[in-house]
Amino acid sequence: MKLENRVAIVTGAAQGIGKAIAEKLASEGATIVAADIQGDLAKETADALGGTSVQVDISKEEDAQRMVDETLSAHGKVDVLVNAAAIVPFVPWDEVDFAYWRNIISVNLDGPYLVSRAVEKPMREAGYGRIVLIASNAFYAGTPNMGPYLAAKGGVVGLTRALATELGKYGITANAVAPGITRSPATLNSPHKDAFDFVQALQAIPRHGETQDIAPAAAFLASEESGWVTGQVIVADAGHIRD
Ligand code: 4PL
Repeated sequence: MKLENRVAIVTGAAQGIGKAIAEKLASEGATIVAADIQGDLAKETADALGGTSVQVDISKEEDAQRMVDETLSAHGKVDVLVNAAAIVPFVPWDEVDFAYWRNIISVNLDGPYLVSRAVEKPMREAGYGRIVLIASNAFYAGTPNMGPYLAAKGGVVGLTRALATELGKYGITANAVAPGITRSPATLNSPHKDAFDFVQALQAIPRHGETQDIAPAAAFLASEESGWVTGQVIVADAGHIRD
C-alpha cells in the first residue's frame, strides 16, 4: 500500500488508461478524485472507489483551477496529479486543418500545463508532490494519422522536463508514462483497432496491451518511493520502441 493517506487527482478517469490508473492508485490506498469531461462516468469511477468526482474540461483554465479547489475542499490536500485526459485522434494528415490542430494541442498539451499549474501551489505549500503526465510511444514511433497528437505528446515530454527542473526544489517530482497501443474505448472504437496485430509483431511481448498494463508504472511514479526519479519517461509498451 504505497499510497496510504495520499490524495490523488486522476484526469481522464471516466474510461481507459485513466480509469485503470484510478483503480490502481485506490488499490494502493490513495483517496481518488476522479476527473473527466464525462462527469457521469467520472462519478461512476469515484463511486466504485469510494472517492469524489469532478466534471472538468482540462483545456479551460477555470475548470482546472476549480478541480483543484474542490479537491482541497473535500480532502484538504493534493499529493498526486495524474493527467490521463486526452483526445486520441485518427485523422489522415491531409485532413488536418489549423482548427483541428488547435483543438488537439489545446486538450493534449494546454491541458497538462493547466492542471499542473493548478496543483503546483498546494504542492509547493506542502513541500511535496508527484505529477505524472501521460505521453505516448507514438511520439517516439512517429505513428501515422496522429500528427497533432504526436506534436502534443512530444510537448508533454518537454513539459515533464520543465516541471521537474522548476519544481524539484519544492519536493515535487514530475515524470511521464508513455504507453504503447492499448485496448481502451479510445482505440477500440476507432481505426486504431486495426493496428494491434501489426504493432504486436514489433513488440518484445506478443499480446495486445491492456489498460492494466500501464497503471503500475503510473503508481510507481505517483508514490513517495520514486522520489529520486524526476523528469523521466517510462515507456510501457511491451518493447515496441527500442532506441
Ligand atoms: C503505437 O497513443 O502509441 C496507436 C493510439 N498506436 O494512441 C496512441 C500507437 C495509438 C500509439 C497510440
